[in-house]
Amino acid sequence: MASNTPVVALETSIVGQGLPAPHNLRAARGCEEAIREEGAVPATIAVLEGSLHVGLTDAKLERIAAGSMKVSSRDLGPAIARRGAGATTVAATMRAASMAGIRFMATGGIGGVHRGHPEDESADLEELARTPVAVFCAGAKIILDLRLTLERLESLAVPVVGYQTDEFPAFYSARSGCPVSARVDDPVGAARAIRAAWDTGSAGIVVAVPPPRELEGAEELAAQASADAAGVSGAAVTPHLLARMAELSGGRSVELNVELVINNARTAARVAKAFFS
Ligand code: PSU
Ligand code: MN
Repeated sequence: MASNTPVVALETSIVGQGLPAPHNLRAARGCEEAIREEGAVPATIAVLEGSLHVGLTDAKLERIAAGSMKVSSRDLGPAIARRGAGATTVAATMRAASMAGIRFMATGGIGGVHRGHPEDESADLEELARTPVAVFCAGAKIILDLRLTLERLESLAVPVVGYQTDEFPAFYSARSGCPVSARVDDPVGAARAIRAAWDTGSAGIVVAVPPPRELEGAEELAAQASADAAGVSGAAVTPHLLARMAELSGGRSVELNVELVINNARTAARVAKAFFS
């Protein structure tokens, strides 16, 4: 960072809770590799041994995969005090990245407002309102209420920038029917928009990158997964829905999830590179 080398942070809740083994480690290592290939440095974030780690060795990444608590922003303090293994969500990863001076991060999808349960809103949204990190994602999963999620982001004044798209992607699909607040078409354009947003007081920025291909029947699978999640609550909801999507799709959702998170990491690295050059 001292030499202006672009650094891209990566979350680990996708490793600890979001994806089943061995796809979780495949995704995490694939993201790190893609970032390096683009000439940037990956910084995978987690809580281990009583401290916040920004940049993990492969052995530490394996410990997160072997079993870890889900850690969102509010859990950081207690998780550090417990000295256990903690896998950070988008919100907690943004906060850790920002503390270390890192301004770019990648994930699969951001959390949001849950379908039929508008009171269940991910802490990712409030963190985006507060913390100056650009979050590269394939939008948010259609297990969420995308329209309400975008309404909240608008209220929180968080820019939602479409990367080569006018539509907010729905993770398993490039289309959601919901518009983004701005569009950029290449790394230089994205870097300019991000810099100007920060220069004028924005904090978190969502950069929405369409997935490299589509999951067939995603809408029906999501409706079924949501119906099956009745009775699940709190932090367990998102991991439960993701596992159900994987089951119902016979693993097809997992394969696309791995591909798209790597694609997001690569895009984040390209934009970070343009930003620092
Ligand atoms: N969406 C995904 N995969 C994931 C997550 C979301 O497609 O792994 C994880 C991210 O770490 C995100 C978190 O920050 O779930 C949101 O959880 P919650 O809704 O409990 O805030
Ligand atoms: Mn929740």
